[in-house]
Amino acid sequence: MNKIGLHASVWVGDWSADSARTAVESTAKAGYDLIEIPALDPSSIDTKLTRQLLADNGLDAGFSLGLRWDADISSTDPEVVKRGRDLLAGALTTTVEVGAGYLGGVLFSTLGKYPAPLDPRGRENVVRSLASLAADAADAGVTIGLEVVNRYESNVLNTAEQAVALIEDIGADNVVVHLDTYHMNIEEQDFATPVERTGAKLGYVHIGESHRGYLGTGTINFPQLFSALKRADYQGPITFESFSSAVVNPDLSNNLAVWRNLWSDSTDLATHAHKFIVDGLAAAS
Ligand code: FUD
Repeated sequence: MNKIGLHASVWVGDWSADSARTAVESTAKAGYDLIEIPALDPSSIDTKLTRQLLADNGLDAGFSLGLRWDADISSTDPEVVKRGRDLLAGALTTTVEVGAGYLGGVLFSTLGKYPAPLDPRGRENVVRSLASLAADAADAGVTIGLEVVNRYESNVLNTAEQAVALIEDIGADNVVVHLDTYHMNIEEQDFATPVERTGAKLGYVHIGESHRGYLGTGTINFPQLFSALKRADYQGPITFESFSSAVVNPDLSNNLAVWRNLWSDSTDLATHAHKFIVDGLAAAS
């Protein structure tokens, strides 16, 4: 059975004690199994409190982040690479302390628009850094997910095929491909082929609409995706992700170009998305 997850940005833009409580309680109340918590600044997360809130509400958690221009493992500058590795190590520590089993996102580069293609030496730094992160994560029982994003948010992984190739080069069993329908809509030929090509390496799925608002009101072919997941017997998490200027995350919103108000009622959005995913999976042939 797939766990159905929700990205915390549907509720809150930070992880203060009040925000953490609101996000975890609201996610559980809306019927979800898992909350994805952004960890762009891992030091801002009170791991003890978060662990307690998750236990009190019977929720699983995963963490996600993108790197920064000054802390980027795809750089050719050793200092910048080192800061990127330190940021990833901090995010892994947070993941472990909270007792979560998943750390994913744009772990391989800055979350932003690059001015040039990836330098081959930068790719070597990505492979080396992620192999080391994966080894530490394996010791702690954590899965590392590489999220394939569109060309305006990274120059390292824009297609599922590139992610499979990178994972082969990393050579660790606990590294999986993380697909996201919003990004697939921009870069892939359809919503089935990437799932087929990724095969058993698919470990996490983000469900997002083409404008990142209400599911079913954009151009994503969800029936095609759900059928492909069913054919692949995909059993991993399926997490709804949506962004609106109604909730501002200082580390994330500007990088993702969240300029518009696509919704303002988080509860209605979350409840609608949960039903949309459950119904879509049930109807998949
Ligand atoms: C970015 C994206 C997100 C991001 C995550 C960070 O476009 O799709 O999944 O990596 O939100 O928490």
